[in-house]
Amino acid sequence: MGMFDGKKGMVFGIANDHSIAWAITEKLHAEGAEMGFTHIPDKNPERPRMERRLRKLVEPIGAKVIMPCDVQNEEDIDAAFAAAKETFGELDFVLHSIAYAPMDDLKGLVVNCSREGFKLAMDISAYSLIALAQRAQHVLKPGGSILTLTYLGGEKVIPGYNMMGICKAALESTTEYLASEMGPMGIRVNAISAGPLKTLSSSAVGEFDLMLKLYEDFSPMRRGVTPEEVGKSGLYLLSDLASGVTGETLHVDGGYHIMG
Ligand code: 0WD
Repeated sequence: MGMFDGKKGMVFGIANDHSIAWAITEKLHAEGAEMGFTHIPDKNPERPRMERRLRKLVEPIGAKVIMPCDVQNEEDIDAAFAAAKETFGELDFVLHSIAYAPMDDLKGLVVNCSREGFKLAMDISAYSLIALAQRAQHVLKPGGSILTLTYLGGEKVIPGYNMMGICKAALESTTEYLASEMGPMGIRVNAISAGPLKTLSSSAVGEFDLMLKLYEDFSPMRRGVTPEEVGKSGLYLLSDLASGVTGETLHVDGGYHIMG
């Protein structure tokens, strides 16, 4: 018997099999969860790369919903939650594993970033959690749970993480405000602050290899973390094992965040 037998959830943010959302999905599936998934809308419908990539991963695990959703688009989000409601009735969890910043703004100094780039990055990387929670509050059961992904660059200045650090600070604060407002509804909202993992998104962050080396040299565990470890912690926070935990940012980083 699995810990998630009979439980249902929506997962936003699988780009490919390196995505953190996929590592968490694998754990949820192994425990019996039924899930729906969204992907970024494909620009060219004749070559639906994002959809195809997602389908290849999630069809074999019995995905109940697979649809496009740009979190900047209110209608897309409404449609995703409408499909979730129609398919599942009620939900037990929502996973938000989404971030984006325009490359020029991300690579450059914060002091030089553009207003448009900043707005876009904040919209996709931080406001989107509110946008999902806004719909999720009507579909999640009491006892339900929302989880997002953040990085230490939201708490401390990490060279190379630049404007995404500001987005993560906003995301972590959003997690707390949502937790406080949704607690009375019986809904928990938490974040995982993951150590660096090689994914499509992180390849856009400058000095990624240097970051990884720092974890190997200085974290208490003297190594980076694995996607599987982040997956296990995601499973925990979304499960009933964490029924008393909300508004928390759980560091899954080999302890790196405690080092001075
Ligand atoms: O080291 C890392 N990889 C860490 C990542 C360490 C700590 C935290 N994180 C965070 C990221 O900041 C992000 O919030 O984890 C989350 C997931 O990131 P990931 O798994 O590293 O990256 P990826 O596999 O690229 O998934 C992020 C996805 C997008 O992928 P691409 O690469 O195609 O942009 O976010 C989604 C998309 O699937 N995404 C969107 N989804 C809907 N609407 C949008 C959008 N507008 N933009 C991006």
